Amino acid sequence: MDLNSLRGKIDTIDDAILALLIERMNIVDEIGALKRNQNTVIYHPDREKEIIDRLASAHTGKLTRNAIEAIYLEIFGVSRNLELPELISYLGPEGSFTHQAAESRFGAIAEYISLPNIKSVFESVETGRAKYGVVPIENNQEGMVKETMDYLNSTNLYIISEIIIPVNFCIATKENNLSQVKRIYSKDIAFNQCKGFLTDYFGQKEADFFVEIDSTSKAAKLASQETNAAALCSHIAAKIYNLPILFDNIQDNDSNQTRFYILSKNKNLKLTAKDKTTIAVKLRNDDKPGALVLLLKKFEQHNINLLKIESRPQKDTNEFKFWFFIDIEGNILDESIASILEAQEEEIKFLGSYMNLC
Ligand code: PRE
Repeated sequence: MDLNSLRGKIDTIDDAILALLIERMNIVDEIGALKRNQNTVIYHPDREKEIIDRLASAHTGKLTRNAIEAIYLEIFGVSRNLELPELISYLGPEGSFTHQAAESRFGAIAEYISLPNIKSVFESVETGRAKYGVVPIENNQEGMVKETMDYLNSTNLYIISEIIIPVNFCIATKENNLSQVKRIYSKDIAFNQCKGFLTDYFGQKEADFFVEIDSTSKAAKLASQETNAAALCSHIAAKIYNLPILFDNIQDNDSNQTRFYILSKNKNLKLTAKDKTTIAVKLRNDDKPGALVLLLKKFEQHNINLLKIESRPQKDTNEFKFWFFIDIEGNILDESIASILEAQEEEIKFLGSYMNLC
């Protein structure tokens, strides 16, 4: 079959896809009206995952699970925007990995605000300026993001979902050929994480070939404005500044992943097949031996698996006291977890129950 007839077939299929999508959106509109009437939450990550899981296991063919997921996340983004336009704040700048994480969950259609620090993301959700906030919580090579743990403890927001994305770097440039590249812009951390590739390809270059600036998104912006320049940056930064990617996944360590939280004023509780609950705990009797053991024993007695425990300083005292940031398996809707959280022996702050993606 020739190109024109094949394209004709695609046009017919596209008409059918779009007609079905419009039909789907009419139903979404009805769901939106119901939710607005009952004043319930719009975003249901568990339902979205259920749809993707069902489709990915029911259909084989040229579409991989990742492809099905990418298409449907955009559809869900459009759906949620139809039900109630959402504003999502994230730790910027535009093109940061947090932006990439936010877009991977909320789709390109949602409205975003880029904020300069973690504190302002928390504030934007607390004041209702943004419906959801996206912040980093952990990098599997560098550990926990202390600021995020501290603001979770000191504010009244909840974690409603986590997002995990691989930290992938690319070389993006307007130039067609590497030999035309006379300088590469990036951030110090990115240069460090791609040392192997940079040495292999640019080992002989002068030191000023690598230009350090304060963000990989700025690097992409500069490379889009200048000739003979390239950026070592994230995919999303290359996409925002329309920069073609010349080399992809050039980081030394392929297992580098970052975990993010989606924050909300509502708890958004729902049982899923694999849940996680995060709590902040201050021990009341921490001057007596075994206070922490007593708490941990409670988890053991209720057969609750402990996933993480980190200690953070209590900042409201001049003593050297601390509180614990704890992840456990299960949901606050489980009776055993609820009973531990209600007990008064410790001061326990519930930070969220959500689907465990780890
Ligand atoms: C829908 C949209 C948003 C939710 O996050 C989950 C699913 C969808 O498009 O399928 C519909 C919907 O609002 C719902 O099922 O609750």
